[in-house]
Amino acid sequence: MGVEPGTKPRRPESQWKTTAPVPLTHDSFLDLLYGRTPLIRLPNFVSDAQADRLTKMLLPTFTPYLHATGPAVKKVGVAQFEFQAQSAQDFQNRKGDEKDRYFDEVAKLRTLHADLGTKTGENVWQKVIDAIAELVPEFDVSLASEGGREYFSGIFRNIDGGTPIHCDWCPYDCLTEDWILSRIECQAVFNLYLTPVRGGGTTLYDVQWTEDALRFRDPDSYGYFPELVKGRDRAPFAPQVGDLYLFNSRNMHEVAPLDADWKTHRIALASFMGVLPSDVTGGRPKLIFWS
Ligand SMILES: O=C(O)CCC(=O)C(=O)O
Ligand SMILES: [Fe+2]
Repeated sequence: MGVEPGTKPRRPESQWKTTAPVPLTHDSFLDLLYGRTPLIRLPNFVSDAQADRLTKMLLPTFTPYLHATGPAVKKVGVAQFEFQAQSAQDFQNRKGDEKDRYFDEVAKLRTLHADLGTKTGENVWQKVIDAIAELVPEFDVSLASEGGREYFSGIFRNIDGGTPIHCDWCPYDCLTEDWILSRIECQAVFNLYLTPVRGGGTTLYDVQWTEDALRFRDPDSYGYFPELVKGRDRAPFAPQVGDLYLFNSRNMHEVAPLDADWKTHRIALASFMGVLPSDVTGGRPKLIFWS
């Protein structure tokens, strides 16, 4: 691990056809999953009023991530990431109870989205899942699950201090245990942005995770050193309230911190998704969701 001075990452040529966000269609969604387009944007996916109702209801209930090596992140819900090995030290110190502890947390959250839907008039998590599921009749669509245990999807995250450059790619990130997530053949994420921000933009880089990227891994966190993305195409975006964005999370990406004098929290509802191929499902390919 570490950066060799003067070396440039060697990667296959870019597959991106554009760096601009495109609308959500069957073809653009497959392009996103398989790396041919960086960003899908659905403006005003929920109203400002709905975003505001949700935010007000959730704000008092945010708690810190149980484990996070970068800048602090708070949440309502649970992230499988909290149970992942993040730093080099984490990779050396696995306890063996991570999956059981994760599924114990999931069990506490079974009715979160239905309850929020009842209280605010709309289950916005379900609305996103439905919008995606109806586009891809060729996939079975469900929550990720294994051995009869379902994963949690739809975490509300408060990321005010930004993130390091990183990617979310379970075939590597989850390989310390036998999570079903490590069997996906592509991974994307949706974020539904709920609060007005200044600063806090997201930038996606035209660099996907390969083993070679590990040469640029920051051993102290889940991040990668900036040399990895130097000179590469980038697709930056500045989310507005109610916007839904999807991107391929195998691509390196980072979130900028909020401007220092900005007082409102940066809150978004997020979930990963990925495709389990037929040789894993034994049937049709399956689009699975988890956070
Ligand atoms: O909050 C964002 O804009 C993106 C956060 C992120 O790293 C992700 O969704 O994978
Ligand atoms: Fe990410």
